[in-house]
Amino acid sequence: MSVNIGIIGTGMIGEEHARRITQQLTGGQIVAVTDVNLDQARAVVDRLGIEAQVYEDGQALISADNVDAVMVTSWGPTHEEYVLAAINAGKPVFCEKPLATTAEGCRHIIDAEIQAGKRLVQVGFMRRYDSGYQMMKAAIDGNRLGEPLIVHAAHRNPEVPERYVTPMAIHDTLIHELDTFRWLLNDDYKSAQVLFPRKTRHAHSKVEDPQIVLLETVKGVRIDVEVFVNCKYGYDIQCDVVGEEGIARLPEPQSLQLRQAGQRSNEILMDWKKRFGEAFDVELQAFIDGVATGELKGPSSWDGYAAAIAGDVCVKAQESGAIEQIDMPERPAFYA
Ligand code: NAI
Ligand code: ISE
Repeated sequence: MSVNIGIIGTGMIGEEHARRITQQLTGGQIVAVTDVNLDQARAVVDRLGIEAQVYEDGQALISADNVDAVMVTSWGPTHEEYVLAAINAGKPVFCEKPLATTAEGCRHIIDAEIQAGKRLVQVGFMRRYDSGYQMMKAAIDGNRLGEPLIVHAAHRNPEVPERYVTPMAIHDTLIHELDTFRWLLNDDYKSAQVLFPRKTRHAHSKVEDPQIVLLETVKGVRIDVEVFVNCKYGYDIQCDVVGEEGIARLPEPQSLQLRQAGQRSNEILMDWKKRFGEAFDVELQAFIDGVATGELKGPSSWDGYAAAIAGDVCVKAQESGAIEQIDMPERPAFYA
């Protein structure tokens, strides 16, 4: 039996996810869509050639009888409301990052999910499904590096739009690393500091760019992340984990090596869609399969909450320039 999915937010990633489910993945179909821009929702239905009903708003879509599961791919500030509504309707929900724009918003979702008595939320931290990160995790969990000691990482985007402001380097961009390192290292954060090097001339006035985020984990691992969202040359994600016995480096995406005109070169990807294309496939297939079997796995509301707590402290550290402490509440048994 196919899982009937409703999508709220048919912008860039909403359309990508709808296309994947329709054309590549198995076991799911898009039966309902909505967007505050209804014309856009209709256009996506036309482009994909699907027979999905266009709903006036997200609440109507969530309560539709033929919608088994919900995908929230609208703007971050709208996530909390829709995820809560899906939980209250007893429907599984995939929510793009961030789960909510504040830790408090994530906490509301956790409370509702615990009250529902069943895991209903999968958060869109797709890096956990990337084959390169999975190889790193297997090396760490298999003790091939010994104890992890240091992580060096970089998150570079070619450019960002005018609406992108300094805190978004944390909530919108670093949030991926904040989840990834907890998962990779089986650890949590203890403190954060943010440093601002000289600003690139390519950044517009409302964003400090680049930034260096320094994190310390509970086990004492030190992490440095360069967030550089106007690097111009490409979409570039780097990660080295330094352990007692060796170093694991995130593989580069596969690309043709060209020897031509006296040069040896490799293409660098320009956006996240291609860089994490396969990870998105695996992530969404896992959601569909989880709904079908009644057992959602992968990044949970707790993971969304933990990343948001660390994110809120990083934003505080951006403002204070100081080393700020990160206090993680105890994980409820529900999320063990
Ligand atoms: P977008 O702006 O292209 O699309 C968002 C859509 O949501 C727009 O069409 C907008 O009209 C619609 N929308 C806004 N408020 C709504 C509401 N209340 N109800 C229904 N629709 C509403 O943005 P994009 O890039 O697709 O991002 C959407 C979400 O996906 C964000 O949370 C973003 O952080 C996340 N994202 C995740 C990525 C990843 O790598 N996992 C990559 C890009 C985005
Ligand atoms: C975007 O929303 C994403 O999630 C991308 O993965 C990230 O690289 C980018 O910085 C964000 O703006």
